[in-house]
Amino acid sequence: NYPETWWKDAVIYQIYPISFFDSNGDGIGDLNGIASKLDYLRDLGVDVLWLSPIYKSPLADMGYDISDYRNVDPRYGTLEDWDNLLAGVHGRGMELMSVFVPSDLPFIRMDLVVNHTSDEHEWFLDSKSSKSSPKRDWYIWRPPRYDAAGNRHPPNNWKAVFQGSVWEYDNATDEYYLHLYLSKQPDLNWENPEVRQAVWDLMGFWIDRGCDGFRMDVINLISKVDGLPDAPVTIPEDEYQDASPFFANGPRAHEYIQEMNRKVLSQHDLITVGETPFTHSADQLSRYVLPERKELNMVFQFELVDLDSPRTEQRAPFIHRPWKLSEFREIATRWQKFKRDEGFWNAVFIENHDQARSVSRFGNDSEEWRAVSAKLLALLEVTLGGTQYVFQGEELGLKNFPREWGLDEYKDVASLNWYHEVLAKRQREAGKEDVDMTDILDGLQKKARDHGRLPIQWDSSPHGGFTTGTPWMRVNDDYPVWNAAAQLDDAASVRSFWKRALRLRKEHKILIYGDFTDLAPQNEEVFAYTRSYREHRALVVLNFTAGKVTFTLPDSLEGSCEWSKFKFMFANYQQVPADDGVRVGSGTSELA
Ligand code: TEU
Ligand code: CA
Repeated sequence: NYPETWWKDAVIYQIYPISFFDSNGDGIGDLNGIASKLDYLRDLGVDVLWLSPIYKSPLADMGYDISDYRNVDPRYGTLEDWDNLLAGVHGRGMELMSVFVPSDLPFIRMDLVVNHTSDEHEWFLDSKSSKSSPKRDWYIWRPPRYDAAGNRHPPNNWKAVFQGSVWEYDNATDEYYLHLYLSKQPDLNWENPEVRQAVWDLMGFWIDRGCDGFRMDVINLISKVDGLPDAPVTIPEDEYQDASPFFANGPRAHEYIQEMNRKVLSQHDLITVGETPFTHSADQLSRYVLPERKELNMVFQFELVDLDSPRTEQRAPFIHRPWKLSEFREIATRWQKFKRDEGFWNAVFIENHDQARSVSRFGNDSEEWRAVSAKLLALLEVTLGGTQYVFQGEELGLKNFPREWGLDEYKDVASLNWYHEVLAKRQREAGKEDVDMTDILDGLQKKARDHGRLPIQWDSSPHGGFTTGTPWMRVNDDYPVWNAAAQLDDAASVRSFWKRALRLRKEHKILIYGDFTDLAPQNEEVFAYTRSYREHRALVVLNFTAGKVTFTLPDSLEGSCEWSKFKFMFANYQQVPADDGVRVGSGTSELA
């Protein structure tokens, strides 16, 4: 009763423009660079491009701080370059239309970042100019609090996502403004209908230009709890406290998104995904997705990729917790089965620009296992139900940069602010400068957002062929051997595997739409499941260990129904050669 649709079948490729390809030698990836790689993407099997922000921005948070929604940052190009890219993208869709997609398949999706703007956006400059500015109420301003001794304090104790208070004091008007992220990212006041109208208008600007959909940044944070009360004190020695329950999925969030749907989304054939951090509750997330709600197509939920985060400590995103396969499986399985009869739809991803590389976190990036491990994760993804996302470089099995690289190779404010906050706290507690930060550096090496943001390694020329100049961020050390050109020439490469895997998914709807059954919930070595759809069944067996394992097929699977032509697919570290560990066949013997 919930039909197959083009946006469910689509393979969506996320581009982080600054690190994709630099066309003019200034060390910064750009729109023309993307346009020059469209054949590479189409060959991989990509249908839709999602561009991380390319709007005008001071790049304090790498473009997630926008100062003009209706323009391209000059470092990335011009609006005309965007139009050319769009033409190139749509053009290739037409050519390959009969192979993959219906003729109306949209291709470019923009990142809509409207919980906050840059503090350099004219709306904010206007809002800040005086208390009587007509745009004062477009942002969230509050007077200071004073203690008994007359000292000035922020209006509440909320801690910002990137550390410190969510409040920034403005001398001129003697008020604070709220920013959940950096002080350079003031939050818009969505309670003001003019703000909402301005957002609908800027969406229309890009839709009119040909944009085919939106990824909506932190869309579950747009409504804050009434009165902005203090958060409970969970870490007494800290000045500011985790307040995510006060700003995530707030009282009017769904009302606003339904209004967006009514006024904008429902007027066009768009593909939409909401980014919904700080929320693991499936019921809560389903409200954004269930078709009867008329909100969004799907959300990015982070329960699976948060698996290796500490369970107890709040807001320690860059600490690594060892995990068990049974935990991974439990989360994946639960989401695969969740409210399918009501039309809930998953977004399948394990990487994006906020995550470290999956082969380094969920696989094994040692020389011996890196390639098979990356293929195992690819096979996992293409055999999970939902819309498939691939993050740039994931198709090459790119890995985290090494522990030897110093702190100065980290460019992300989230990494640096986290490091410096912990450093200051430890120095305060120890009463000396020299404190041990080994664990924090280990955590960053495993989990920092920086790892997914390194330039793409295109070939073995200097800087991996990403730029002829000096790259904005260092290229990973392995580029001379590990790069796209080498992998394109090698049928056994991770890139070649991804191409075949994505085609497999395209050809077999069972992998997108099939019902999911976990075959061995307690197994810590093998993740085995079946998918079933109409008269077809598929079996997937993934060996997550670095050893040989034996998996016995449950008797119940035999003879009960007709199998798809790929009855068995399995990735086994010990039996790689011929077809990279993926077997397509029909005999149980292959599993023994
Ligand atoms: O991210 C939302 C977010 O809060 C997390 O994914 C965040 O990156 C993580 O908790 C840090 O540890 C979105 C964007 O994807 C991210 O790049 C932006 O920095 C953020 O919003 C602010 O716009
Ligand atoms: Ca450039």
